[in-house]
Amino acid sequence: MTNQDVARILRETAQLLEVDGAQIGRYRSYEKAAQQVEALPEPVAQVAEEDRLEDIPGVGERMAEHIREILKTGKYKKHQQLLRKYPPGILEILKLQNLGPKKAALLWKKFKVKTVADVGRLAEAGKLRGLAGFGEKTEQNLRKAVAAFQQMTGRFLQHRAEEAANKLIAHIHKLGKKVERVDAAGSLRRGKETIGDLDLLLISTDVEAVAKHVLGYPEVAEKIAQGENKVSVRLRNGMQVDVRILEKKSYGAALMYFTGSKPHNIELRGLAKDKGWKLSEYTLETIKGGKWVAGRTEEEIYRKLGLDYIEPELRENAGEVEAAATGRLPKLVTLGDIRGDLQMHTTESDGKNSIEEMARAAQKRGYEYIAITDHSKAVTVANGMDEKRTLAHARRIREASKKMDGFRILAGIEVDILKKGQLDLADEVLAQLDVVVASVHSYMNLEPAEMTERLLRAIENPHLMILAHPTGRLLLRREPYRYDLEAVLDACRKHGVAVECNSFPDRLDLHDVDLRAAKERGVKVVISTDSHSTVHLPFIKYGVKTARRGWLEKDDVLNTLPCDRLLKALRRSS
Ligand code: DGT
Ligand code: CA
Ligand code: CA
Ligand code: ZN
Repeated sequence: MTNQDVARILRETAQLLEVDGAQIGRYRSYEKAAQQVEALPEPVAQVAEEDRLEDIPGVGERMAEHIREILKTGKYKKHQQLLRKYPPGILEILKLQNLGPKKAALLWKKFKVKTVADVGRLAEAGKLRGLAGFGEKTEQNLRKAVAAFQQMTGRFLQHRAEEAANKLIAHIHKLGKKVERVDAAGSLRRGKETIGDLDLLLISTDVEAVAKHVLGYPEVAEKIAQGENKVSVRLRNGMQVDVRILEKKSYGAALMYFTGSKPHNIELRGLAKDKGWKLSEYTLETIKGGKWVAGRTEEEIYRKLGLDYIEPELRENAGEVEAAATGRLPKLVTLGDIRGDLQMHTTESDGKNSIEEMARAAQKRGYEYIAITDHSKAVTVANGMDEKRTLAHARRIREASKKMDGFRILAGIEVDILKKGQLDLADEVLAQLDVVVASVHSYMNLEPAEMTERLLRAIENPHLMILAHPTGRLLLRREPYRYDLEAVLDACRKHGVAVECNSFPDRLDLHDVDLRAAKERGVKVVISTDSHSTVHLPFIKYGVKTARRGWLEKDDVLNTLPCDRLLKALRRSS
């Protein structure tokens, strides 16, 4: 049982108890425990083993008992009881945005809804307005939530998919010399924000042994299919994996084919056909006579097709094939280009580590600088700072910075953009900081025109340097704010404000196509992690992948600059 598994059961229990009409204190205690377990930097199983469960904040004697039960049996009795009491679709219904447990309970009582689709049909038919707490607007939002859910179900965040892929790849490598190489292809290789299923490719001549070994992987929950050179399984976390076993001479063709995307492949097949060739998942060969042209590596296939090598992140049929044919592919930014991280939190607001700990972890990564950007006072749940605390914190940051060797800690803030577009701290305080990151954390459902006005007004504040997680979306959970992004990007360009590519795996905000739009408008980008702990710093790689999907080059990204040049490039009010 991973921390994630335990947290999921606790969280579901909290929600089900709320549906069940339990006392607020009761379900909250499960929710709190779920959050704590999720955020634990070590395996909860180990904490239990060492009898330290009750050291976790919010975990008392009884909750510790429940956690032990989950760890031991993989189940929790109360959770199972509640699941039996409500329809099987209840957990999915509870995941719908804007539908809390109270409203879900009402739908169950009134209409006996069993699935998300049932909720969708009722909303569609206008049957929900008029219920306590349901207006026309709720109904409309619910319709959208159902559509979003149906599109998203069965998809996984990139870091979860990557983790699952890496573990399985490590398992496959236990076969030693029988397997020459293993790669994750598909959407994961392209760095897509969410992943439907895993596509693993490997070179081996012993198909049988590999298939057997894969089926023996402890995380496999069931076999879905087995073919001549393929085995498909479902893992215990629900993820499907297609493993394909290939010969060396076809590996490049297969890697290309199964990396996709499908529209990219179709484009390439068209090019091949024009040359009298056929491109398949096994080879590039002549149409007449089936004579072998290429297949061993992707590079040689692209070359034969008259194209420069196209990085996986670009393979979305968004102009990359034409650019590759004419030598105009971008030279994409790389992880190694990143010199510092410009959004992170410490224990001063809602982070888990101190200034020094964040700085040392960042220096270890090879960075030259970071900005510490704790929350401002409007975000009370995150213990946001008022003016006085902000300045005191900035002093501590600068002192800590002096003690570092060859590394600079910049004094920053993640200042809230208030409802009307004002920033949450006084200008004279913002003026004293090195890095001012600003973002929206409240009133997220304003009418688009009002939200646009709000952001435009914020951008006019001469102290704002970086607009953070600009669309506010949370992958698989929350839709982006609705507003006129193009107008906001134009304003950023006009005022020299940079936009963030937030690397946190459930944000990736701005997102690839929006980053490309920013670049086309001449708006600079900062790739940051929004770390709330040192363990989040490596998330930068997902931001870099997203930026690469947005065609960004080193010059488009400000935190590829050395510190002094970065500070000059960030908009200064004086
Ligand atoms: P996902 O799994 O939904 O996140 O997205 P992908 O891109 O990994 O899609 P998947 O797993 O269905 O297929 C992997 C790749 O295999 C896909 O990107 C392109 C290739 N592929 C799959 N089906 C077809 C097809 O019918 N035609 C062509 N040309 N390529 C295909
Ligand atoms: Ca896939
Ligand atoms: Ca697949
Ligand atoms: Zn934030």
